[in-house]
Amino acid sequence: MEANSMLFPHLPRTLFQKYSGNPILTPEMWPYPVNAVFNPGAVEMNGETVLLVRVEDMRGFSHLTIARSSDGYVNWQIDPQPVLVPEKKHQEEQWGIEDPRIVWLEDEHQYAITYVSFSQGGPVVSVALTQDFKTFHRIGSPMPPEDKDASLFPRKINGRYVLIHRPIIRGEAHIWISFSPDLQYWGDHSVLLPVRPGWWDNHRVGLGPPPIETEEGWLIFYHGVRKTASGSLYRVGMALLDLDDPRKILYRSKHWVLGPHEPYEYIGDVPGVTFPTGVIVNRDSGEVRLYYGAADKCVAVATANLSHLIAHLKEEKE
Ligand code: BMA
Repeated sequence: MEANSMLFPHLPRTLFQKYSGNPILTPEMWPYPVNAVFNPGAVEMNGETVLLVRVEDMRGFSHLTIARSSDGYVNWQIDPQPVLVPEKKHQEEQWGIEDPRIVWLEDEHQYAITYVSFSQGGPVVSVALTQDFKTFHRIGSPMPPEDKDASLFPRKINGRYVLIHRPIIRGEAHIWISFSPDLQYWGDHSVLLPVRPGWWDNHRVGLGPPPIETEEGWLIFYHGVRKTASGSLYRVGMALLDLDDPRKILYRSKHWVLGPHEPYEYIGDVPGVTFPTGVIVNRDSGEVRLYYGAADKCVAVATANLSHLIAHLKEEKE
């Protein structure tokens, strides 16, 4: 038995498999000159995997461009033009738009994209609705700056929309949850998942992709940051939230379940970053495909099995 598995019997090395063809998207593949392509939102549409990729240009500003693939791993068709770019009339987008998360809103029959708008006013979450990823209807910012790493839940819970987000309050970066009757006015704010002093996620935490509904609760992935002498390490943890009251955390992973190790996760603009923002779940096979930005330079994918992830969370608690 390896030393690692003796110390941590519940840490299966195979929980997530990084795809051997990673990175799946790189700046070199782009049809126009760019510095970096990373932190994509993900949805399945017409049998294809659609990634809404954050693209950073050579001014250092970001926009969003679509890449499609029939299996979600290879043969990516990258749009020749961006699909969502900062608009002058939206002052909060002055320095770019970043890190989209996408949910299909069951009640609205529309996709909701939550992305980070960046400007002199600081980072703020913006929400846009779309049916076809061609036209987008911006509905504003649920929260004041400084706020990032947000996603709506795919459906109302007890009659209210629910948002997970990450404001910075008194310099502290915990994950928060808020509620709204109409997607416009938000309240009942509370800390959902705090940083853990001393742990791998002691410095900052932020939601990854949108919450995944399962019979046992809402499964979320989040990034946790630890500062080191040579920069910040961005790793990934999980939690399971109560289906009926997502303010209740049923389980939270002790160990990170994905973290930087491969060269493409260390060689880039920001070394040591794995930053998941998109997830696709195959409900028949249980396959979970987690799409993440690596080293703020390229896009990678890792797969796991949904029931193994939940079993792992439960085992770790005991
Ligand atoms: C976070 C976000 C992400 C980025 C990460 C690592 O604060 O800005 O866009 O990938 O830092 O640099």
